[in-house]
Amino acid sequence: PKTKSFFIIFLMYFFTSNYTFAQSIAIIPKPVSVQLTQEKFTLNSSTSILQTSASLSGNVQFLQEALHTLTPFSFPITKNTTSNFIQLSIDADKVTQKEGYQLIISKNSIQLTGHDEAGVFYGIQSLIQIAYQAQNKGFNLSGCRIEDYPRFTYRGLHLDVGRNFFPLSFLKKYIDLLAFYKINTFHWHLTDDQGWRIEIKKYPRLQSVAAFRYETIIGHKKDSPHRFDGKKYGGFYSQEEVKALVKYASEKYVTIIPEIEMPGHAQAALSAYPHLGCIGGSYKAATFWGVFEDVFCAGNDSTFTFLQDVLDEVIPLFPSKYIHIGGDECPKTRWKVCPKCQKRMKDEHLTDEHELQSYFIQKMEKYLNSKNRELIGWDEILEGGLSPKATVMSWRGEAGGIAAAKQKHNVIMTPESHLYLDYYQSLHPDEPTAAASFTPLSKVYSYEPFSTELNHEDEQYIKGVQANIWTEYTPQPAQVEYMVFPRALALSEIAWSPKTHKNYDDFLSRLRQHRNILKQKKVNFFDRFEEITY
Ligand code: TNX
Repeated sequence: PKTKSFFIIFLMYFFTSNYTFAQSIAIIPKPVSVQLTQEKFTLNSSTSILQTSASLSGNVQFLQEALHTLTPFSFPITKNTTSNFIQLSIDADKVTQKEGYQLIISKNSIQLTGHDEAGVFYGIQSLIQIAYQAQNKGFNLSGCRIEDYPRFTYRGLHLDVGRNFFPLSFLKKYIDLLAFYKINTFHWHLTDDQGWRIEIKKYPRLQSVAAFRYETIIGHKKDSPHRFDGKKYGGFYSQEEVKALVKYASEKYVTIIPEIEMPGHAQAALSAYPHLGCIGGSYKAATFWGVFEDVFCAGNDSTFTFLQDVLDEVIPLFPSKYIHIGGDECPKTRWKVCPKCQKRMKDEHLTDEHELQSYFIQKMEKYLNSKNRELIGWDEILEGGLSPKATVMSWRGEAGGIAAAKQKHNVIMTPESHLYLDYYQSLHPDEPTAAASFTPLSKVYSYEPFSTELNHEDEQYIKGVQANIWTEYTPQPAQVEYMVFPRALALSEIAWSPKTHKNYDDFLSRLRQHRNILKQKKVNFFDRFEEITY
């Protein structure tokens, strides 16, 4: 009887699991609406891709390559066929929301319609996710009708390449993963105290000096990932490489926002051009982490000349409407005792050093606006008065974002309490050293960008959300992947899916299906996410 009941349990399991498998699709971020049907579409050697408009050739190629990688089939592109095809088209009347798409998988065809090219691309990503899940089922795709579009226009993920330098091959993989999860913005933190990473031709010492540090970084723990070898460490991206990455990202509908830090986090720049600091003397790229007192001198006109020259070279490389100028963590100790800064304050009738910082940022904003770009900065730019059109990235909690929205400024919510991926995701003693806070997957998932302190009108200024990964403790790409995945998938769902769809258990059940996908994409993700709840 025991064996018999086991057998019955096995049969029940077999049928139910098979049933659920056939009838569910695990798309992340969760689409606005998914209706399953009893039909199925089988990908096979005669499935073709039907292209109806020339503007979709990039998308058609992308789909063809992705499906070809995943299956043994080649997916020829045709202009007319009547069955067994995947059709891509754009129809802004049928799909009314920007970046939106409709995906209908039926017996004889797959019809994907986008509001725009980006919409088609996101529909392709959903289709590929479905195809991954049909890998062990003879590529029988569940019949369905999906309607989908994003909640926020800005869906961002950041990477700090200042603290540690990362190869372009990794940045490409990172961008692919962003795109796969419908994240459309890559915030590239390019300069910091420990290194300047973008080529500026007018200032060659940024390449020869500021891009490198010579001493080792001391970690917190014996198992610290940091080097203790005393060798020269660093690197930078040439303008040609930057251009190529921007192009690569744009083909995946990812906008790259460059960040050039000012007035703080500038020690590496000062090491190359000491006259830009208040005390003018022996600066070195930092060899440990933290906030440093030597910053760009706000009383020195050459500081502004330098930064405008830098922006003159940065702007043409990045089509992004936003340019990030940092603005965070700028100690005012030097400015307080610097005669030039004090004179500037007197001349400009500024009452304190916060106002001096605000003067600094406003000057940069004017410059960016004159070049048709918009300034974005960390929430410290509120102190001493926000410059007229600035967008605020709220990182020290939500307060800055709330204040900015109430002043009718655009806001990106990226509170460290929920969206910092350099914090621990588990408290297990074996976890590698991380920044000292705890942000498990469930906590990231629980984040709601519309604070209850915002009224309906204020909410319109919240353009989106972003998660950040500072790399003090993660010098290797695999370590970054470990911190970012799967938490970035929670971010993607906050940014894309309707608020009403939020359900952590449902997210987890879909995430389980994505383990296999992440493995195939060779992502070194944190796999024990189910053990941790907040
Ligand atoms: C604060 S977040 C910083 C970074 C550090 C990070 C460490 C922000 C705008 N500034 O410079 O890397 O904390 O978590």
